[in-house]
Amino acid sequence: MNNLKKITSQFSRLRKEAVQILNDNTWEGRYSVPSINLYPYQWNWDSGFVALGFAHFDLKRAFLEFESLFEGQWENGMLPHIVFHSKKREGYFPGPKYWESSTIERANKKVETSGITQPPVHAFMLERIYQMNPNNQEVKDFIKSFFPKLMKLHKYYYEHRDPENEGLIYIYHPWASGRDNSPLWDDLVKTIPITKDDIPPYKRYDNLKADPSERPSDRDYDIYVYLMELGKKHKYKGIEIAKESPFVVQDTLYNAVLIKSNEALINLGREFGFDVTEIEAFNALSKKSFDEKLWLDELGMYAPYDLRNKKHIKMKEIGSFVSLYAGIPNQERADQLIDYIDFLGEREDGYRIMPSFDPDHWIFNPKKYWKGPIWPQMNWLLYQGCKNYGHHGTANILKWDFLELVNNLGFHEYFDPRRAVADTLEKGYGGDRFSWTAAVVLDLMAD
Ligand code: 2M8
Repeated sequence: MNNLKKITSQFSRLRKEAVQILNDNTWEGRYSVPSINLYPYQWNWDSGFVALGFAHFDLKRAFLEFESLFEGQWENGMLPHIVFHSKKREGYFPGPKYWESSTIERANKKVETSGITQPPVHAFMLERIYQMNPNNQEVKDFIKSFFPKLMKLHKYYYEHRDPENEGLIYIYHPWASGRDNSPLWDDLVKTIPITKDDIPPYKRYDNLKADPSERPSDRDYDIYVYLMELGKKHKYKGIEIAKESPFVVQDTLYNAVLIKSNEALINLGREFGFDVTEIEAFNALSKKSFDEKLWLDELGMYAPYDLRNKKHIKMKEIGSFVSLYAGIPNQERADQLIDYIDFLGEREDGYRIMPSFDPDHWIFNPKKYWKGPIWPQMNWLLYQGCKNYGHHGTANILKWDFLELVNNLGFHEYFDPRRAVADTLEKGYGGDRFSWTAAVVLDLMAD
């Protein structure tokens, strides 16, 4: 309770700082970068969170965030994971030159982009902005004009990323999952037999700008490059890549985000007079397949499916819990998932919820990127999910633990989940003055 009082007394300072960060991370007046130093371009799912953040104080800027991101959309609907609005920015690998999107016929011709995509959070963010402003004509007009772009993106998934026609789309690069070096992918990438001779030389910048012990390893990066080369070789044609790639995964987080966004699209479409029958059918199939194929009794949660080796990736990992926001599990399964979140929060060894990976697994690393730390946008997704199933107590812990971390350690990219350790630290991990951290703070404080 004292902590709660302490944080609420800091609300106006936190809000001011969050607004300042979003404004400072805005370039050319219309798009955001996740963190000026570490990620100097516009990122796909980061922008969805950023739009929500802006919606709390500058609606026009929120619309610009969506519009600038979708400037990078390809002809076939694919929305790249990075849009390189400015070629002048340097110091990020792989930058605009690497991807060669200008050589791809169906790629966007106005702006260079990457060739992979990321979790499609945009439709549910837009629905949320509408819920915050149900009578605002500007918001309604924007939804009407923007809806077709979102629909095109969602259809792309079912046309190009669902070879088994089961409603579960696959990714072919760990970066597409948004959880780059998650232990989920470790076994899979270990089996990829490459040496330095199999990939072109490249230079990392991320480990010069952030503490290398908090970033992915060089071996991880070699694999990222190998898989990007495969993408280039096949001109980023998903089906062709899937035939050759060792990494073809039906991911939990990705599919859950897609399902939640499908539903937002269906709701918005019905309200604004768009035909949503096709997406309704796709979504019903996705929801059913997710619940049937990805649930593992032995884990008590959902797990990604490795299409290449035809097996589940059996690890306790945060992606499974996004299913709650998407309303996928029945109440019994949802209770089981949330019991696990509670269990982590109540342990005597003192974890804050929710670490991004199983703290009882030997690979768990509380400092290293997607191998354990707490991530702001993940806490937001889980917070919404717990509320969805009536677990308001757990939702509140997710919210307040996270706000406390930012209050104590700054607007960082990710945070140490060990209570005792975090209490001795002066800052969070990874990038600083981070856009989605600011956005999530604004939205949670307003809720
Ligand atoms: C991280 O990923 C990028 C590659 O996309 C990187 O490490 O260079 C991830 O945390 C990803 O989820 C996020 O969208 C991106 C920008 O914040 O950074």
